[in-house]
Amino acid sequence: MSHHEYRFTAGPWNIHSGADPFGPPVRQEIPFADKIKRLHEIGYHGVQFHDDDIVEAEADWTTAERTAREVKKLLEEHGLVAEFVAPRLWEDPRTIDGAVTSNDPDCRRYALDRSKRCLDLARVIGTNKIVLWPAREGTYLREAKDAKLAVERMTEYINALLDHDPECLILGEMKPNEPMDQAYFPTVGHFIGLAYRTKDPDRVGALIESAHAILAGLDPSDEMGYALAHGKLWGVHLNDQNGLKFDEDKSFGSVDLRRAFNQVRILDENEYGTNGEMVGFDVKALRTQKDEVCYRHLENSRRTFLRLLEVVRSVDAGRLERLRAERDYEALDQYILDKLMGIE
Ligand code: 3MF
Ligand code: MG
Repeated sequence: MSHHEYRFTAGPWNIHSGADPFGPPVRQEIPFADKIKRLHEIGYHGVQFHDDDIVEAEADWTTAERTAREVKKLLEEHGLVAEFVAPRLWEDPRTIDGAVTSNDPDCRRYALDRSKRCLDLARVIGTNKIVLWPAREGTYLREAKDAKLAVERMTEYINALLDHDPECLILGEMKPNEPMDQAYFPTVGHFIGLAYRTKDPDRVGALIESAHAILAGLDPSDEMGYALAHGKLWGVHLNDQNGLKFDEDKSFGSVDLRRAFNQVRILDENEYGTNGEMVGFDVKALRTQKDEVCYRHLENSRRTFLRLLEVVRSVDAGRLERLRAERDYEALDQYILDKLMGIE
């Protein structure tokens, strides 16, 4: 097994002032430059972006390009890189009924133009990866849109992006619900199926978020295994989730340590990271957290990952194989629990 180093990333939205749908901000807004500096100090290597985390969506291209260069310079000053840029296609009024699957052609055109611009921005900031979280590509009620047409529209949209930048990689980040009642591409399997229908399947892959898999009733490490088998796991959003409710973005491992252990295990066994992939966290600070300790969730998630990595690498592979061969899964179960309790 490889013993390569991991590189960690987070988005600026992971350092936030704590507003939720029921209450206002509870912490100071932190300037972007301070976030970058601090991420570096706590052991992070890269930053994930939405297009409008870099420059406002309505800025003209000259301004956008200049601003993206400045942000890149700021990253470089702290030894950081951009992991990906994601078009934020869920806040503009034109994406109210979906960006790619909207029934309105003008709205679909807006989404495509904005996504092409996002690819251009990604290049300026130094990455060829864009992440698509199809937030509103679904319905609140079945009759509102055509489910078959939605797949065709998504395929055309991705083809247009592949054409726009022949070097880009497109990573789908699937989630089964929220904000929609039902998403058209609820799991990584749905998106990878679609990837093979595009004009260049080798450039269409996935980013798997732990909480999104859990919300679909699936195990994140099995979802990762599926994408890895296709050679398409190009990003992760590690976090945790306590049951089927709103997307909680809890610190990695904070709900189910064994589930986190298995994500680290499958990533490490498959040498995730050796092709430049990074370990992204999509975690939110608890609203109760005070200003001075508002990076704790990011420090904790990284620490838990690295600690679990030690546990994973200390598993006796021979013993595991033997227990598998003997089909003594009760003994295997206890072996893993003892490992997690630090007994073995
Ligand atoms: C929503 C998410 C998103 C994506 C982000 C990058 C706002 O559940 O996980 O966070 O991660 O848009 O694609
Ligand atoms: Mg995410």
